[in-house]
Amino acid sequence: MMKKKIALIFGVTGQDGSYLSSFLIKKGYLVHGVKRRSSSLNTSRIDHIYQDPFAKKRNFFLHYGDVTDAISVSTIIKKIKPTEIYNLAAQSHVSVSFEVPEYTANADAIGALRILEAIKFHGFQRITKFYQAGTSEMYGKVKEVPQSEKTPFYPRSPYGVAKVYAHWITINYREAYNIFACNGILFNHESPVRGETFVTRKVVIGLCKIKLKKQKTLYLGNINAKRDWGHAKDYVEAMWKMLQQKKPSDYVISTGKQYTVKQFVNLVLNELSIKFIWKGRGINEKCFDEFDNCIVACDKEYFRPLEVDTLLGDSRKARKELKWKPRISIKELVKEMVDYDLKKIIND
Ligand code: NAP
Ligand code: F7E
Repeated sequence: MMKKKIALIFGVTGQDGSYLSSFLIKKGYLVHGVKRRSSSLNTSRIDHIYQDPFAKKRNFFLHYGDVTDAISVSTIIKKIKPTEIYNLAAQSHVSVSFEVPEYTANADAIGALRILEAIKFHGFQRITKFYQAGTSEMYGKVKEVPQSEKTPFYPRSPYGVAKVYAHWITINYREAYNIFACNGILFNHESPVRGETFVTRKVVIGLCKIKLKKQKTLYLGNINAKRDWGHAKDYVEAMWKMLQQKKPSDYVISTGKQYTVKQFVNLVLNELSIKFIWKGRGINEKCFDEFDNCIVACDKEYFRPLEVDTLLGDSRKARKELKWKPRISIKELVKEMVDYDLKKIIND
């Protein structure tokens, strides 16, 4: 009988952690996830796959740990002896990283080092493959359009800078110790369980509430920023595919299509059948409904000390080598997010 593959996911309670867990369980893996202790429940995204610790046949297990705590990281890795580790744990909010830069560096940069060092320390180089959740934010003030694996980095936030360290330390451990370690350079990906303060989810929740007459106006920051948005479900498959290759490498994962935040708002308004018109310019640009109510406006509060104006990915390497491509279009993504939040708000 073939031995079961064992995955260990740091950041299992996040958006990608929940999609990746479901994906790996379907593939027949034993999935172990690391969650942080918090004063209120933080497992809502994985409740559907949670299994009672006393159940006989389990394939999903949770452990307390934190990537800022080297001993917990090392102890869990030693105990589980995973065949694949996915490092998704991060303080992942770009704007928040300007407020808590040191913690962001500790979790997002040194967190990756702690995991790699534990793999090496326990002598698991031949047993354990490693995936690092890299990001298009490393391109920041972009040096070329579109961005590929060869594009130089120019991060524009403490988050982006921390992720550049994690990227290079992953390559360093691959080259120095022969660890099968891959960097995914993933462009923005969203879903109905996206954190509520990221712009896509914030827009969907705000406009659904406006549709249901539970909110008057949605306040946003820079609506001219351009992003390459995909669906998290497609992107976790790419993470797994990277670890199934013969040789470890780094891959850009993106759709190759770009929209402004304003265009994303328009897609959501259309999905909700709200008639609208934009008036004004710059920070005074506002969106009105057919009764002349202001439904979207900009507020300085949501601007960042530095902005990443434009991101557009070139994922040809992943398409060729991983035989990966995004399946879910932005229209389908918007429909799924709107359906989910409309239902949720009505039932709350
Ligand atoms: P997310 O929803 O914010 O999830 C982050 C996860 O990390 C959560 O489970 C969180 O736990 C956990 N975490 C935070 N600090 C931790 C710590 N000190 N120790 C252990 N766990 C910790 O992020 P996501 O959208 O799923 O993204 C997954 C990863 O991909 C992140 O590393 C992110 O930076 C990166 N990424 C995301 C995107 C994107 O567009 N979504 C694109 C590129 C890269 P709690 O639930 O307790 O907070
Ligand atoms: O912002 C603009 C904002 O916070 C997108 C993370 O998953 O993807 C994410 O980072 C754009 C920015 O995502 C609001 O200024 C306008 O230009 O949804 P976001 P992000 O910063 O791109 C990357 C790939 C990651 O790796 C990160 O972990 O939208 N924007 N108005 C706004 N953004 C927010 N959050 N809120 C607003 O009101």
